[in-house]
Amino acid sequence: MTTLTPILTKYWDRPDSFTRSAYEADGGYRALRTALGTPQDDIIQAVKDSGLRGRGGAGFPTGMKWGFIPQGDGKPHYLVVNADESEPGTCKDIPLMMANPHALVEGVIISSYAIRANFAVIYVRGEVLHVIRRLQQAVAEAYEAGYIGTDILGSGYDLELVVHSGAGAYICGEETALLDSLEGFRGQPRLKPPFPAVAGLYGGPTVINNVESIASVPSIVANGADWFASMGTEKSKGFGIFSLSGHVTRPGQYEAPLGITLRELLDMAGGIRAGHRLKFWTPGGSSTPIFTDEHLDVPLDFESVGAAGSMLGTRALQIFDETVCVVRAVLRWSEFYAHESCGKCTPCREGTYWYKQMLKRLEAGQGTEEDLETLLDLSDNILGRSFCALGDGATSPVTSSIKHFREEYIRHFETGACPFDEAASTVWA
Ligand code: L3W
Ligand code: SF4
Repeated sequence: MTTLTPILTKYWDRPDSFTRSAYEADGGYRALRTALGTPQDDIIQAVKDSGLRGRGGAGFPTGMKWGFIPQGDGKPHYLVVNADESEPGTCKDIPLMMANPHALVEGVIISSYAIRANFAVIYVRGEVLHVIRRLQQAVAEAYEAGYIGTDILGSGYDLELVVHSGAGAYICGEETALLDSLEGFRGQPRLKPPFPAVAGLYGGPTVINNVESIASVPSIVANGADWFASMGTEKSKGFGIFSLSGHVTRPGQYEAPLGITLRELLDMAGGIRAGHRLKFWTPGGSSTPIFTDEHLDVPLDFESVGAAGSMLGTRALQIFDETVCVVRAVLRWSEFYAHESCGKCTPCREGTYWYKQMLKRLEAGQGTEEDLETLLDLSDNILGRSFCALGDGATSPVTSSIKHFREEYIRHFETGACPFDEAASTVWA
């Protein structure tokens, strides 16, 4: 039986958990002192050895990404934290920044030092003013203590850290659109390669990492790479925050080793709400193909979830019970993608529009079986043909729901209405 590993979430329930004094009382900023006395390349090596993989969805090895930054190139290097958490169901970075902002700030300083960056940015989605204020307060406290600024703790290392607010566009969570937005342009993805590690912010070598990835770095420096690597599975090491939402008795964030299963998480979360049963769920946000009750025992690590036909993504476990119409849920997600598509490429811009139109018709019971084939054909024309991951992600709920719940789609047009209308109205109101 896997147990929880509260590290980043350890003191979230303390009323003063977000203050520098509370963080320091728990050993905070000691890792920074250790790091500043360690050669930069040794820190990069420790992060590589820990096996930490990006916690923003793709799972790219963090130490390897840092290793791509050219050294001795004479160019300014940058660290950018992607705090534009907007993926439907994803709700780990915002509570982390609210309850434990100093873990992120300490992580930023250590990571910037390691990649030899003297300027770092935390890019936060614009709608969450309370988070922006909380981060600004934490950054100000860190400046006051001499953890940021010039000659940090007498080490000779300088760093400026800025909290930057986005303007509420999902696409700005795509790393290169985020860079365009930071530079003052309309946020649209850039062609890759070059990857940001080679040419990123203002054309300089830039590491872009998710909030949770960077916030995990101080614990690796403090406890060692082996400690981190001792948790999780062979290729998906360490711990992560699993966010359970929807029809679960105790929704919330559960920090556990990668490889835990939904069945185990549900045991900790009190199970599906009383009197109901699991129907479908997302392992990593709406961009990851849905799972059903057949997948309760799939280990939630990158490899196992991939082998079972989905993606670990952001570990945003949205749980739906039998009262939910899967067609309506997929329609809602498709409306989101159609709204958030940046419009740069045709497959995604037009495809997500047509998804929305067709799903509306199907959900209202006015579709035909041929529409299902058209939806699948449309998906084939979006997947792999879109400029960035938003287009690919939009296909996941559509294709996976037709795969697992074709009968439910058929029931809609056979009955000429949504068979869930009465039950669903209490859920979706
Ligand atoms: C240097 C190379 N760097 C890859 C870097 C790259 C990036 C990272 C991962 O999408 C996924 C997406 C969403 N040299 C490199 C290299 N890199 N090869 O590695 O890159 P990539 O392209 O695999 O992924 P991505 O474009 O970053 C992220 C999924 O995550 N997702 C995300 C949801 C959204 C949020 C949010 O709310 N903000 O997290 C959920 O599943 O669908 O597949 O840094 O530069 N040769
Ligand atoms: Fe924009 Fe969608 Fe194309 Fe990405 S896939 S560039 S969001 S239109």
